[in-house]
Amino acid sequence: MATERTLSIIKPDATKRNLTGKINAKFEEAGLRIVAQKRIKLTKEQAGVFYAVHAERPFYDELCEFMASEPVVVQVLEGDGAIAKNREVMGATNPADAAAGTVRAEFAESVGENSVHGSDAPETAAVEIAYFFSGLELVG
Ligand code: DAT
Ligand code: MG
Repeated sequence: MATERTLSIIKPDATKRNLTGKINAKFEEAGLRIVAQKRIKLTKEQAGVFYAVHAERPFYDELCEFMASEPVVVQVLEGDGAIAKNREVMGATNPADAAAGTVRAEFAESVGENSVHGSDAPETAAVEIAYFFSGLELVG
């Protein structure tokens, strides 16, 4: 499988509960390498641009408020098939449906406050990485 990069976000519910290290350990144990990482606090507007694809969904406003409520850790994960592998480690969007051992099964509080984001395709990964990281921040 090809080496890929994906954009991951450790969300406010998880940073608030000091879970960054535990979540990163799951990524690393799965063979994903954290090649860029920073802790930032998004404005509601910045969260809104990031999640623009969901603008028409009923939960959009709540989602943007939540993403701006506490700092997040944005990161680039790299590895063989990193996009799918990260989605596997994350677990299903709703923690009630997430497989045992996944980040969301272990840590997520609800479908809305579900601890992590991960890109869902190569095209979205490229756009999402460029939203948070400059070329200079991405070591080859
Ligand atoms: P994922 O984060 O698994 O890619 P998604 O892209 O469908 O899921 O949705 C983006 C985020 O929006 C999700 O992580 C949490 C929020 N969300 C999705 N469905 C929701 C719902 N039914 N109620 C509240 N928030 C929801
Ligand atoms: Mg998604």
